[in-house]
Amino acid sequence: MTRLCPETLANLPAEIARPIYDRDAQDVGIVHFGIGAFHRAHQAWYTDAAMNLGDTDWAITGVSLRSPGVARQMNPQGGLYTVAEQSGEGTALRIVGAVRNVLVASEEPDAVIAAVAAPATHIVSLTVTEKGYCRNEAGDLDFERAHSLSFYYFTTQGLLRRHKAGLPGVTLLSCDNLADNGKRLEHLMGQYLARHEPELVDWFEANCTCPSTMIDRIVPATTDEDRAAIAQALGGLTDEACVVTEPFSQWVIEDRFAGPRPKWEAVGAQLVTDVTPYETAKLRMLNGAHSLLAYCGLKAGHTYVHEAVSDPDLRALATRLMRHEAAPTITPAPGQNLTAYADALITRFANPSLNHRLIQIAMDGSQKIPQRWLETLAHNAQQGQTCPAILTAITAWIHHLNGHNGPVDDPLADKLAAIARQNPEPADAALALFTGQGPLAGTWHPSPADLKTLTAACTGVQTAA
Ligand code: CS2
Repeated sequence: MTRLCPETLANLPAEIARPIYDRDAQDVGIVHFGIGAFHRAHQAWYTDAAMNLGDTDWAITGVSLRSPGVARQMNPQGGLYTVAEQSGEGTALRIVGAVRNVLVASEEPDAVIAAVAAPATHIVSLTVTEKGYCRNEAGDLDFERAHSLSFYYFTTQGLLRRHKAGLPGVTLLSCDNLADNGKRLEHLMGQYLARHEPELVDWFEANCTCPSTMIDRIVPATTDEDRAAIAQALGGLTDEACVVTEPFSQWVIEDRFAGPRPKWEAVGAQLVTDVTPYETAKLRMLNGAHSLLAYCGLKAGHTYVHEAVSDPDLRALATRLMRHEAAPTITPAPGQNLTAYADALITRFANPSLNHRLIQIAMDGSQKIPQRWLETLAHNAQQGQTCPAILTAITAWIHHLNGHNGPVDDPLADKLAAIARQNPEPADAALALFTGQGPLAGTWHPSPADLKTLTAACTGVQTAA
């Protein structure tokens, strides 16, 4: 089978959009850690659009920390890949050319450090998932996990070289679903530097910035069926790196860069002074409802998000979480309408053309639940309110921890499974998880009314208002 690559680009059907800039003439301006499907459908897609408008020198070097999988998919294709936007109305294809190459840090560590240290690099961005930040239960850096194969190490070594060479600092851009992602990154990076390269701390603070971002696009894992359908649409060219996504995308970025940046605002990104209202709404409403649909949907026997949200009980529960539990905890930005946002999210979840697996969202619950559910619970508790939808979702998560949906994929899986096993009553399990020495203690303390709701939700009493 012939692969999509620079040499075969001309063979594509004429109607498929492709880069209109000279790819060979671009400098690499961005080094990105965690070049999975999300980055390819989101930040690289925006960057490619900016380059299509004539903004130059923002090619991306992608880095995978361990797995050579993406490098093997992308490097033989010269970094080219297809973004397929799918909805009930059809599929739109675009070939993205922003990625220059992919490095595997475990195989070529020096090349990764050199990429961060290169004079043309201005941005080091990250989609390493929530667990990739290697936080301990107090939110500080877990030094054992942040070892020599973490983005902390490679970024630090690159920054050290920049400092010694008298080069400017960089912008470290977290594009992960964490509350205050920029501030958190700054805090954790500061802790890493203080321990490993203390002489760099002042330089880092004076020369680098960590803006916060809100990133949004639903990107299910690509399947073999997706690859086969895309190969057919590409006139028979195989694309091992293609990604499938929804037509919607949003990127809100705190405009606090250490140096130059792509003109992302020219292609739809919002550059703002405060990301908080957008980020909070997205995490508590979209991601909060996503996790609810994942655990409650799996418990009800569904496989995909669009199936779960078509189930009237689950749709009511997700709507309740968004409109009545999360939205009242958020101070909207001017013009931000949270009711309309909730309605639009239900429509996006119902996209019949996206096979978004609930089990994909159910992964890493311990890393996701604090910013998706616990902050909403804590805010409501201050007002004397309980959150029946989230409490129902918590019972479904505990059910998941008991292994009812297959092996639990979570960095704390063993600890969580032991707690669930030792506490067959959901109210007891909730106390063990969220209070005292529990792995998720600190943000929310279940009240007696919450514990009653948990027990009721578990015995099947309808709690969705
Ligand atoms: C999902 C997110 O897998 C998950 O946990 O909730 O990846 C979600 O699809 C994105 O944040 C949407 O922007």
